[in-house]
Amino acid sequence: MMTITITAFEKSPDGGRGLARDTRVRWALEEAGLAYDVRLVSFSAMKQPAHLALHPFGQIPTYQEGDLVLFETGAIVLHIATHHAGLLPDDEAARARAIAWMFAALNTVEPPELELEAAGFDEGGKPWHAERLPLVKDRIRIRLQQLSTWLGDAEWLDGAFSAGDLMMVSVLLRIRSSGLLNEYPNLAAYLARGEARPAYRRAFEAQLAVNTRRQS
Ligand code: GTB
Repeated sequence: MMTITITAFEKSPDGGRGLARDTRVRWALEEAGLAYDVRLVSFSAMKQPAHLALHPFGQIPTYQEGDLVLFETGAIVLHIATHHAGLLPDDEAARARAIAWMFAALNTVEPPELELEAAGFDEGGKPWHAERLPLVKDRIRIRLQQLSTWLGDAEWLDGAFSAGDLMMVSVLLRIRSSGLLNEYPNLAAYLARGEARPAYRRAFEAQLAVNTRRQS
């Protein structure tokens, strides 16, 4: 087994709340029972040629395993899930559906959430901010309602826990602070089930340790 090295923020802006995207990669590695190294990078190092050779957009996380270099958490988690047990079902159709849920998390649920984040970061001082915010939140609510209806009383999105759930829980965690998830109790419970998984706890604690350690 080749050494796996991922990159993460030297200091995450969230102070270790697990919102930076290395957490989902750490979680997948933990679910698969894989050891990994972490190389921490500063914001300025991410824009330097050495990092841009790994990640064309100058971001974290990246994933290195021997000669293989990957970026984009969807591709990284899919790679881990495809090559190791624990994240995708054996049945071919169920496997395809689990992958569809990964794409749904990244392509359908995360984009409106990013709008809300951008509204908070970049648009707070604009005269139209207060008017736009409810529209942005309502676009998220549409997806949350649909997801809530699909999930119903089920534990996970499609049978056993899969990489689809890992990605969906990771994506939903990003909007927890907005309070929107409290409007959908079954989604809040779904999130809690994801966070309670031992692999998630290990991933979370590992990124927290990086972000709360004393600087020497
Ligand atoms: N689509 C890519 C993927 O899924 O891998 C997106 C990668 C990405 O957005 N990376 C961010 C990054 O490197 C970190 S995760 N940003 C630096 C840059 O672009 O210069 C996004 C993130 C950052 C911080 C918080 N936070 O502190 O709450 C949450 C999420």
